[in-house]
Amino acid sequence: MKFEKEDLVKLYRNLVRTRAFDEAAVRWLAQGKLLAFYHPAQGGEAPGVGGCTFLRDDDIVYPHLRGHGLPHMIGKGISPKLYLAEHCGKATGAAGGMGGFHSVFPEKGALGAGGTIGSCFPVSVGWALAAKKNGRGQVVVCFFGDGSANRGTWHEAANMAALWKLPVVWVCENNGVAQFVPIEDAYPLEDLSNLASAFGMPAVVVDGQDVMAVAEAVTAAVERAREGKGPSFVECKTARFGPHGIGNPDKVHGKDRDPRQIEELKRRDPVALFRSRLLEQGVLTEEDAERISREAEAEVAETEAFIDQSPFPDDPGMLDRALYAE
Ligand SMILES: Cc1ncc(C[n+]2csc(CCOP(=O)(O)OP(=O)(O)O)c2C)c(N)n1
Repeated sequence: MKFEKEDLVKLYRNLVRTRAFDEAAVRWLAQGKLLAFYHPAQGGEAPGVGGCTFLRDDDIVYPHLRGHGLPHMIGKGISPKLYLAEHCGKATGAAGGMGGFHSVFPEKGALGAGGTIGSCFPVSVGWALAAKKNGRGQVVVCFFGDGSANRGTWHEAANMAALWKLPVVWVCENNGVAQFVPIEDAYPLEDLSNLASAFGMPAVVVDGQDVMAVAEAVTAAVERAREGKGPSFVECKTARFGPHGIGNPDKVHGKDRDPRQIEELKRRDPVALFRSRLLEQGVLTEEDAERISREAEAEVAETEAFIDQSPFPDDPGMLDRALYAE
């Protein structure tokens, strides 16, 4: 796929919107507006945004937990209003306030997600098998972290996907740490993309801070899957600027992460990097970039007002109806 100017602007806009909504989610959690907990995406937005922005509406996405899927949902064109109202437990949310952050938008290929990391693999294989059988050319894109890749479920799912040439793309968001465990303590090789070779799947390693590199790699893998050539693996080397979850200490092995290392990571901020690139290439002017930021902030403010004005669910029969079919 050749990316036109409007594609690049869309990619940038989705990146900026993701950052703005992620910052808002952190604020809303502190205010008690967002329910339960939050695992910010800041620093790691590019794999989800780059991997989802150019998918078809009916392609299926299994989001990674960073930003509770915000990068993926925004990339997929799902309304942050419905997504975040759901996350705030409001009746106007996509699942009437019952789904929390695992909300479902079948018309946009978001069929849900699980809180158990590594459950994404067998579930995605099931979706990909259904996609292959229905013959509509849908592709499943499954996003997961380096920690998730260490679940045994990977091996069973990867084998079946490769054996049956299922239309699935595995996108690893490798930020080098799984909660408190650094990757060096969990995997013996440098690149997790090696996990693909045992199953004969093609794999690439890309700069996960470069949203364009991610978009190109995932698009190529999706096209291959759509042509019936089976699964592939895209490893994105990315970053996590903050702690694993809000309220968690930002530690590795009981020691604070080195602030110098975090500063180093922030020097490769995916939003700033893409902004500079688009300015340099003349795709955007400073005014365009400022306007996109202002529009994202306005969308956040409008979403917040929508959530504030929305009621909590007040329908005692709702749970039964959601759980059981007639
Ligand atoms: C099976 C299972 N074990 C542990 C957890 C708790 N947990 C949630 S996220 C996480 C770390 C995941 O690391 P990674 O996959 O690398 O993603 P990252 O958070 O780094 O983006 C852990 C241990 C869980 N949800 N499921």
